[in-house]
Amino acid sequence: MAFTIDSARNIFPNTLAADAVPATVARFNQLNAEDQLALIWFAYLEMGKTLPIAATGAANMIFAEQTLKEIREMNFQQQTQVMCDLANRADTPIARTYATWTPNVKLGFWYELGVWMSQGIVAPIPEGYKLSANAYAVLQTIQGLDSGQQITILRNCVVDMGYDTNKLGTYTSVAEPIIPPTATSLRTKVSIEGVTNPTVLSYMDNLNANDFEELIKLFTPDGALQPPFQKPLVGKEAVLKFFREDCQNLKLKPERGISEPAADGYTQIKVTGKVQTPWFGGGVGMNVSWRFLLTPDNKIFFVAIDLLASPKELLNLVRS
Ligand code: ECH
Ligand code: GLY
Ligand code: GLY
Ligand code: GLY
Repeated sequence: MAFTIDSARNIFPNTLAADAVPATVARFNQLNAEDQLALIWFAYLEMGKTLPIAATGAANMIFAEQTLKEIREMNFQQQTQVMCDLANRADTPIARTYATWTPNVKLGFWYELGVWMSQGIVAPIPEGYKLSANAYAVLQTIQGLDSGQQITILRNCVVDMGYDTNKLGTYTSVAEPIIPPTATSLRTKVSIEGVTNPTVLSYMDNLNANDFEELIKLFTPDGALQPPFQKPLVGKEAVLKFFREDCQNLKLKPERGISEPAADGYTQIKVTGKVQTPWFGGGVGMNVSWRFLLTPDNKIFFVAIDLLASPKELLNLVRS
């Protein structure tokens, strides 16, 4: 067969992803734990003025309830230690538990700690805390980015904390419960300028309806999905697990695209548009592209989702 997952990753190679995101996260990860926590605290206060987190997203905190309760009962020094352990990816019971949580549970946990920090229930960042010069430079970089890139950096910093999952052995991940798909009568249908391919349209509509069982049927058995700044998830089982655990209540708003024949009767389609996360609702529209590679019988062999470098990239639909 002509295509492998590796070669599929290179379709539409001139797609410009927001490389500032992984570059900034890497710089963040070089900072010491105190600087990391203080930097996020300052970024979060600043962003909170214009981009408040929606309560629907925050409801996820209940899956971290036991750990939150434990932390609430600690003294300030112990609480600070727990937060530093998470940032240091230390091997502690809480950092191990944290590692088993899906990204949304991790975000809900920190959301609650943030509320408690502002209420004086959890140890605050020391008054007058002065960031190191490096940490201050990272904060300034973040403040210069668009809101979609800012929230992606925050999310990825939070996802990286806790004990290393690769060292955990086998474990069961702790996720929010799966909600039923949207009723047929309430579903919406996208339309995409330049794209009529039914598989691509169904992909968008099923994801918007949280209908992961129908969505996964669009993939080949060995099909793959590459989330922004990650390696591809390969095979229906891994992709379905990701949809269930990480993709509820997203809002995909594709705008335009281009479809062209590829080798061996395959079709490659690039679509650009916006995505909203339930954490920020319509307050943040992330500029993304979807790069699909479809088999001759119109199944998804590969799809990559990229966070775009700038709004200008929404119009970058030039042929390979
Ligand atoms: C405080 C100080 C101490 C340290 C910490 C603190 C708390 C921080 C908090 C941060 C909260 C951050 C949040 C970020 C949420 C970001 C969400 C994003 C979602 C992006 C989703 C996308 C989806 C794309 C996809 C598409 C597909 O087609 C397939 C699936 C998928 C302050 C206490 C840490 C509270 C809430 C960026 C792009 C389109 C790939 C998923
Ligand atoms: N989006 C899944 C993860 O970052 O683990
Ligand atoms: N995230 C850019 C790419 O893998 O193509
Ligand atoms: N990564 C899915 C979400 O936060 O909305």
